[in-house]
Amino acid sequence: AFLENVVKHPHFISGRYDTSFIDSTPELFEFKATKDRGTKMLTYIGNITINGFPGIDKQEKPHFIEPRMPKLAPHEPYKEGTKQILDKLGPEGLAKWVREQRRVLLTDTTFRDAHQSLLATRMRTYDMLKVAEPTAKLLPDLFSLEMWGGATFDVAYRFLKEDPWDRLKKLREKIPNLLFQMLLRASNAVGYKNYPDGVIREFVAESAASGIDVFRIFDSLNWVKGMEVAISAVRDAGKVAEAAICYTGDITDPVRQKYDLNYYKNLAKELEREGAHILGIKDMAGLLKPQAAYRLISELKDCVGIPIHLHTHDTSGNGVLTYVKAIEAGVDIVDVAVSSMAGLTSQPSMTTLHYAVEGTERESEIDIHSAERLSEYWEDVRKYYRHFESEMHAPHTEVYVHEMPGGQYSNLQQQAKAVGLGDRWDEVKEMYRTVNLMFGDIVKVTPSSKVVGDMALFMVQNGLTEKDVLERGMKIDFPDSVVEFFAGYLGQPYGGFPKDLQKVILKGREPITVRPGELLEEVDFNALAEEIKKELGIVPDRKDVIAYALYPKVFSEYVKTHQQFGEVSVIDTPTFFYGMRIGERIEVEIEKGKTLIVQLVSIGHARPDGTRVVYFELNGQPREVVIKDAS
Ligand code: 3PY
Ligand code: ZN
Repeated sequence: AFLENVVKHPHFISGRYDTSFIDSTPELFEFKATKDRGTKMLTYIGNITINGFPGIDKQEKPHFIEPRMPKLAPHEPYKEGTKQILDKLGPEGLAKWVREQRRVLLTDTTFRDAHQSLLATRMRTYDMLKVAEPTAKLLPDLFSLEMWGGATFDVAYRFLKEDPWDRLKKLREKIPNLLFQMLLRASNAVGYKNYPDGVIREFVAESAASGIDVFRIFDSLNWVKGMEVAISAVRDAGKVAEAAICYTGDITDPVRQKYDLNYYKNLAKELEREGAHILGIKDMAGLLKPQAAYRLISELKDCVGIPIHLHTHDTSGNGVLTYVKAIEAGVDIVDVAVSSMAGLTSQPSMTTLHYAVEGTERESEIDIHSAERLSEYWEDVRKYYRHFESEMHAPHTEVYVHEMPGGQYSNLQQQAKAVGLGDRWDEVKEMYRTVNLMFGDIVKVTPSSKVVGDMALFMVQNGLTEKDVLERGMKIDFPDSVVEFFAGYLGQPYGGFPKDLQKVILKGREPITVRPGELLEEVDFNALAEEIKKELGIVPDRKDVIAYALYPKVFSEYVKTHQQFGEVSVIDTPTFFYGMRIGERIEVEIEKGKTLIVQLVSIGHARPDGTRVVYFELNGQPREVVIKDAS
């Protein structure tokens, strides 16, 4: 109907369709279909300048220094890397090659887990893309670059208003020599619940075709059955299935023996039988202490023939020592981040680890000078994101007690603040530990960690103790995530559910014990495509349909924002978060070879209807946009 109104509008009919049309008809301005790219972009910039970016206190754009950029020799070629090895030898050949390396291999997580853990996953494609070619040329001996998956997929659409598939495509173009790695939550894909098998298969196939080489697959309860579909889909795509065990508890603590060495050894053998090319050890909270790492890796090396890839978080400050012990025990690959994006809830620092094993026969093959230059770039870029920094500033050994994953700590803290429990954060952490034990001591990683977090918040908020829950639980409505967990929709925890608690939470509902994927109705992708066309007015490609199948609401919001503001991923990060200063000029390359020069000239007073006119020059021509001032 809107389009109809526009085409019938006298200005449109007379051909006078330019910005003055928009200015004189603000009622139509809300809508998107008619605006050109430049105007859409000015609307975005004007809006951020006036109203600020969600999550950032409104303020004038700070002055940032231009990030230092590592220098490359002109026409410096790409050195062949692990990507070429995979393409030539296939996944089994690659795994064999890994086993034959004397040196420890490194995965760089700067593009994924590092910013997921330090900056609430807010790193934009723009900043990755700028340093993509230098990364590929300066660190050609990396095993892989973790640059996708986990929370990055959702956050890209939800908060950054950019397409994660596009990130993958553009990075692939600039980084042809390194294996691209992603984190896949098995049947939960890159979401927070189990999806039908067809969605998992389709997601994996499309990701593989778009450039992902190594899939680190984990189940949030270490339930191997929940990983079967994902592992087989990755194998079918000819890519590397890195099936991961989530490490929890403490194998060196004689009091806590639910997850002992045998538990991990059995799981490792099971995953190898399932078809894993590489065994991942995913220490998502950073609980693997140095001595435990030595024992665990030594024993696992004896019981599986596939290479072992260790992932930890440096929350306790022990991360590098954990890796040194694991390397002594023969671990094949470890996850690190560029040093200015390392440490604390992120991965241990690449260069720190390099120096820690320097001179040993397992010394890593990185050029320390290059790694330092890359770190300078990220040190400067990180400043753009300071509003998303967590409040943890020093090693935090308490993680050994509450066992919260690196990515969850700041998230749950935010959630606690949002429900008015900001000053009772210590109680929430204590309750997190209590809830874990109430639930039978479970593996805590997305999404099972979210269930524990939701329950902990719920109990503190409502003043409930464990005893209250058991005695009065029949009358209490528990959070949805908790009910779904006890109903078996995240899979089956090791050792089963605590029966008494399950009864009060389910209130007579029968839990399932099979794979949720066997019960969920399959998705009809063609029908979904039709639905998107109808609801959103776009002709979706396969990638869009998959994203819609994973999160319909988030994807729809993204499309609507895109229709209103155009492609905002091309705007530099300070402008994206803070808008512009009066008089400032920026350049925006909207496509290769096509640059817009934008100057903010002035901002008009608020008008009675709450709007302001923002005056720009676009490539030297005056342009105005009308923005609603939300203040
Ligand atoms: C994720 O699932 O996003 C994680 O990083 C879990 O550790
Ligand atoms: Zn992690």
